[in-house]
Formats: sequence, C-alpha cells, structure tokens
Amino acid sequence: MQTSVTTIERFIFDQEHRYPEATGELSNLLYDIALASKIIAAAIRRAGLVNILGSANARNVQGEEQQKLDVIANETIKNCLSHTGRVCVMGSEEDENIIPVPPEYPVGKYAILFDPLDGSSNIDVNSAVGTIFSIYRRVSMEGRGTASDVLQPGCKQVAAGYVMYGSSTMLVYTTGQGAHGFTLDPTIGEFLLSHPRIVTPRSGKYYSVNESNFGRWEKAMQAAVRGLKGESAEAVAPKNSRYIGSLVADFHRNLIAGGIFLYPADSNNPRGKLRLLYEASPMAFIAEQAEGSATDGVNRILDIVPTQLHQRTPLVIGSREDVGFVADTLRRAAATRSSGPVVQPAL
Ligand code: AFP
Repeated sequence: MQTSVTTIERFIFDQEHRYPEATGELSNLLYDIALASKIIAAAIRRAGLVNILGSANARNVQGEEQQKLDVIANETIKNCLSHTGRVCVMGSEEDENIIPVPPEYPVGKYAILFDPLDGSSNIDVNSAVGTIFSIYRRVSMEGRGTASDVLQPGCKQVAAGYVMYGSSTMLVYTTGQGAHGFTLDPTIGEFLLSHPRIVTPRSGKYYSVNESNFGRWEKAMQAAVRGLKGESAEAVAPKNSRYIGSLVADFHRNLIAGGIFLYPADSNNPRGKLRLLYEASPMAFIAEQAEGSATDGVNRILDIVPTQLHQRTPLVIGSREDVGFVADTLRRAAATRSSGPVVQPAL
C-alpha cells in the first residue's frame, strides 16, 4: 500500500511558499473550490439514485434549460465562497449579473468567475461534465467589487482550473507555474497529485468539433477541418475524431493525449457559442501552461479584452502545432480575400 502521497493542500502550500510575500489567501480560495467540487461530485454520484436528474423547469440567462444539478452546483460554489472574505465579487455562467458578496460578510482581494456545471446537457445520459473556474485579482480600489473586477483579459488571471466529473473526479489547475492534475480518492475524500506538470504533445491524435455545424462554417474553417482529417497531411498529422459535447471532457482528453478542440463561429452563432470568461479564458490559461495554445482562430484568447460578462468567442485550443495549422489556414484565406480576386479555398 502506498503511504506517501501529495494532497492538493500540500501541493498548493508548497507552491505558495515559493513566494515569501504570499498571504495564503489564494491558496485558501483554491481549497474552497476543491471543497465545492467534492460536494458537487458527491451530488453527481448520487444523481441517478435520488432522482435529482432532469430539468429544474427554469431557464438560465443564456435561454438554456437549467438542470437540477446546474442549480445545485451553482449554489454550492456560491455558498462555499461567499462567506470567506477572500472574494469581492463573483460571476457565474448561470447568473445574469455579477454576484455580490452578501453584506454580512467581508470582501477580499479576488474576483472569481465560474461555469458551475459545464456540459450539463450530458447529465441525463451519465456522461462526463465539469466545473470551470477563473480567478483575477480585483482592480477596483475600494468597495465591494464591480464588473471591472471580472471584465479582465485572460492574461490577468492569477489562477484557473477545471474539475472533471468522469469515471473519476479530477481537478486540474494552474497559478502560472505549470498545469497540475489531481485525482479524487473517494475513500479518503482527498484530491491527490496524479498528473504533475502536464505537458500536452506538440501535435495530437484527435480533433474535436461538432461537425453537424460544418455547412454553417466559413469556407476557410471548413478547409482547416478537412486538413485536420487528412487532406493537408504534408502540413499537419491526420487525426481521429472524438467529440463528447462537454468542453471539460473534450479538452481534458486532448490535453493528455494531444489534439485540438474547435468551436468555430457559424452562421447561427456568428460570435461563436462558448463563453470567453467562463470557458475559453480559463481553458486557454491551462493550455498555455501545458505548452499548448488557444486562439479564436487567429487571435490569442488570453489577449481578448472582454466587454460583457457573457461574451462569446470562437475557440480553437490544444496542441500548439495543430492550433497553428488552423490559424495559418484561416490567415491564408483572409489574405487571399483581401488581395484581389475572391478565391475560396477548395472544399
Ligand atoms: P451545455 O453546458 O449547455 O451542455 O453546453 C456545453 C458547452 O458549452 C461546452 O461544454 C461544449 O463544448 C459545447 O457547449 C457543446 O455544444 P454543442 O452541443 O453545440 O456541440
């Protein structure tokens, strides 16, 4: 039996102690999130048994049907964070506006954004779902936090991570010192270090995209995806298709095995479907820390300055060479369009 393990607490503590000026507030905030995710994991495990699956008969701010577990996950995270004195304001994919800390509690120096249960349409079919979080240092100088604290570009994140509730529960996070993964040991209720310093392959085996949208993408994106499938074998290694429809699960597989995830803009979603602040930015921070990259097709995700809490963005994320191939294909098509006769890339 293994008797020497690294718990998430010990790992966070060791990382914090590299910075003598650290107050421990961020470390404690990360423990709060780990606690919330254990509570959510337990609710998900029991879901089929206690009949909490299914719709809560409510719609969230995006107009999507809220599942009961969405509501549970959202409330769990808010409850685990709001009384601690570590955050000044929160933002949730499930809430229309920023979430203030209740007046009876003190505020702290961090602002946090989260997607409490990403991929929730997978809940009723027992597929993997996840929680995504993103932490910024507050920029408002006083008071109880404002929208400016959460409307920051991804490059200003001080920490980001996700929890995947799959065959096991995993938490992957970064504070800018590499991306590290922990697996929940349900017998002792602790996240244990299982994937230290994750490095994603430079080019991967998989491409993940909802190809039912193919006919609604611009021609250049169609050409890029055809390239990933093997039509540009001289430029990029041909890939296998894998798509779950749960960003956390699709991203996690490609992070470990190598590959690329795309959610391009299409004629139904001209700005893309995924949310910059709750999905793209935190995943981009992790991807870059794992030596991958993330763009909206052309621009680095972490450089995008948000103007709206629920802003959407196209997302192309994963192994560096594969993301580069898509960016090159789109750039070449744009250059062709702007210089003379309009030539569409061949399908
Ligand atoms: P839900 O949380 O509504 O299931 O959306 C999941 C998601 O935001 C992301 O996790 C998936 O990658 C993407 O949407 C799937 O979208 P499609 O169903 O359009 O492929």
